Amino acid sequence: MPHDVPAGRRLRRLAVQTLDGNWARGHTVPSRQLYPHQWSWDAAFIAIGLAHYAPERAWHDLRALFAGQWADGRVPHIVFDASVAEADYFPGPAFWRAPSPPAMPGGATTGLVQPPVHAVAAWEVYARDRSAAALGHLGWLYPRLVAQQEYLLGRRNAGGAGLPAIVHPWESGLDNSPAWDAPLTEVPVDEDLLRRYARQDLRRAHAEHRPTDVDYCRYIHIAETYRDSGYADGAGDPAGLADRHPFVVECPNFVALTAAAERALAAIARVLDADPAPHLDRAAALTAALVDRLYDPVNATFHALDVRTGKLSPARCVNGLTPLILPDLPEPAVRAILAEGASPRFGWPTAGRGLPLPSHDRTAPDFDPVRYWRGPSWININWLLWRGLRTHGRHDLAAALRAAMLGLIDREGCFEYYHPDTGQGVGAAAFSWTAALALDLLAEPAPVGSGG
Ligand code: 2M8
Repeated sequence: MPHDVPAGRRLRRLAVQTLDGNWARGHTVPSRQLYPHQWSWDAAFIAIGLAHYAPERAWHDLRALFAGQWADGRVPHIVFDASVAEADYFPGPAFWRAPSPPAMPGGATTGLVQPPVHAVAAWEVYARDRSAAALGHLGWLYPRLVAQQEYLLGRRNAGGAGLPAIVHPWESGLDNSPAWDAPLTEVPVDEDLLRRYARQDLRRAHAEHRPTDVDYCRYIHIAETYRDSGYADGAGDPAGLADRHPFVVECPNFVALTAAAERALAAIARVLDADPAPHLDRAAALTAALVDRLYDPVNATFHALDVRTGKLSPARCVNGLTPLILPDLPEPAVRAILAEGASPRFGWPTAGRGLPLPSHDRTAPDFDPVRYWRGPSWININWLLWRGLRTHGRHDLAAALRAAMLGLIDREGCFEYYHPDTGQGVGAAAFSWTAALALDLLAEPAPVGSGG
């Protein structure tokens, strides 16, 4: 088992080798095989791992990402590496035609965002690196992290209740989750798009592991619509977004991470002699609105909300469980998540038995153990659940989940995701956030509470 010292050392070596191998000209790529640029929430998870052995690189990675921040505060979901050929990833810079970020003249990014895990990451890195230089990095990041939150809470407040909405499934990070199936039914499928644009992912990965062509046509259509609107969200009129744009959704995982970011910002503000109170107020308001809008007391779980129709998605996905990371989640919702996790739909591992939780309800007819985000187990999501279990005092379940994750990574290697029944590694090998979070799991558990 990996918590044996020799196995722990072996796993640590593998994780370090993986991260070092994915270091590319000033930032870490998620995987050399599939994702040759810098991704937003990947960078946050990667920094949390780098903090354990190369904190200066962790800060560097975060700062490289925030160099791509737009003037309106949005942190793009991909910052493109100019030395990578356009043909190596689709959709690349030529598709997005996004304005260059002010701090990166000539640089290219997408116009989408991803879950804001960066404040939690910055706080976690600082918890392990209290040097004067670290304080400088934290001071550099703080106003940028605040601007990121203001963008999400302002211009993305499409539902009017103060929750950030996502405008593309890619913004969720759980890209192909069944949580988006209901909102996607209204999005047109123009197969001509696949004649105009060549999918690059299918050249590097098995088609049965990736989204279908139908889903891909919808993704491109939504991205084109957003691009052609000039990436205009709701400047002055966030509510109008739902009338203009074909996909506007509130995701419980995205919202919970936005609230966790405010808590981490409060901790950072205290260190920097800034005022933590507005962050704590925003965190509390986000948690209250999350429960009010996305928690279904009948199904006793959180669901995604289609802002255009006002309907909750019927799918029971793992993004319904990650609000557990919030310390102020009301007790009935905590109990409901623990019960959902224990049900045959998911199944917490127990001491020495079981695997990390799948990304979708195992009992659903559309559960697919190998297609990405429609069943496989992901380490970043299970790492969030592990933190949530500790936050709510379920140290027994947390320890079993930690052992299940480390055992799996030790046996299979640092894969992008894992078959939820056999544990077989699937997707890209040598995947950065799996390696990074393995390092975090291997270390002594960090104090819970302040950062997330
Ligand atoms: C996956 O998403 C990208 C698009 O952003 C893709 O499929 O090409 C997702 O798993 C996402 O969560 C992740 O950040 C990204 C890079 O690891 O890959």
